[in-house]
Amino acid sequence: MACRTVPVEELVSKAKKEFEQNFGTQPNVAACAPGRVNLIGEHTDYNDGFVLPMALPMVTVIVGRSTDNGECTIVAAVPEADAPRKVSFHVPSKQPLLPGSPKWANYVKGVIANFHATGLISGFEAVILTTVPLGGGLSSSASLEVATYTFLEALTNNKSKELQDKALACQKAEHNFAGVPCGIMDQFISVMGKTGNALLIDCRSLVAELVPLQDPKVAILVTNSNVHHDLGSSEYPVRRSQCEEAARLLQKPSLRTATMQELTSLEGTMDEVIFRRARHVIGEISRTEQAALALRVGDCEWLGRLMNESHDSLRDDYEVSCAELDQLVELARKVDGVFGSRMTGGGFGGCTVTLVKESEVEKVISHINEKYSKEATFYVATPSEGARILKL
Ligand code: GAF
Repeated sequence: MACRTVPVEELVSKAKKEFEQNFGTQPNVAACAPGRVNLIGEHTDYNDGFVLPMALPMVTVIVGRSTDNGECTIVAAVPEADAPRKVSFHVPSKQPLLPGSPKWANYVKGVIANFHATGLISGFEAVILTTVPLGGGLSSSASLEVATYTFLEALTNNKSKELQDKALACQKAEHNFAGVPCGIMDQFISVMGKTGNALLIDCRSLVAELVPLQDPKVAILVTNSNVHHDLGSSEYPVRRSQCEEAARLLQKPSLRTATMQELTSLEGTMDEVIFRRARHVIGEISRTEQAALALRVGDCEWLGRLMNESHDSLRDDYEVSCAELDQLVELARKVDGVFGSRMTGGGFGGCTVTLVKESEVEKVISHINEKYSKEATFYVATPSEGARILKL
């Protein structure tokens, strides 16, 4: 069976109770931001390409209230088992904020440091809870960053004028405080997600188009491999620089403007690994544009084929898959009624995304449960709303 997603209201009540227990008073500000699943367009965002993610119903929630003591005190559900759940640090006007330990607090500190109205933060107390699986490749960190930013907007009564700037500030937090040179996809969809829609995001212009996902007979099944290989953090920057190298050899500002024909003309002269990395990115950008079209015309067979090609390219050319993700994809593809299946997110563990007839979801789940070498977790994903301030 697929997991039930705890509704936002339930998570907020839990957070309110925790707040009372920890701070002896009631919170008066609350915000949330979702995780995401990417349908297609993997490792294209930092190449100025297209991505096609949707926001999930799983969210990170923050409840809290202002103080005027210059201190930020946060209690959180944390991924690091031995990390403290409660941290305190000073507001940035006293002294610049710096990353440190525990690691989870760096996402929050980074956002505070990049908040557009930092000067208005006099201090706060807050509780953070999440239903986004931590480290599962569904953007738990982006949802924490964007929830923090949205919380600060509510706390200071100072909303961002441009939503793109909000996403960029959260991306900068991840670069500078978590040391991950990520693209813009995760923060963007967490800010801008729309109920009932995927978003075709042009990561060069930062303009997005809504792509409706409305066929009730088709489901998006997210399968968590429940493995997390540490390789992800070290290989990501390597892939990024390999793409930059490919663009340099092709004499392009980024791989977005390179064609397959131009790349092929360099086959044999270009380093073989760099060639394959570029082949993935150029192919994936085109697949993503086609996938948006396939969704618009309701052609699930076409979309499924593109998803399968995307996975194979990520496995063979980009080399960011792993045995568990490959196995999950192969198992899903064997079930009648599955249009396509692929890994989603950065790779080296995390989740797969499968496009399947709604009536066949349980069949996919039992087939995987029977054959998968580890234990998987399942979520039926409905395209949900981006970050928002919540009423208490
Ligand atoms: C991670 C990154 F954070 C994103 O920016 C993106 O590059 C993704 O991996 C791969 O598509 O989630």
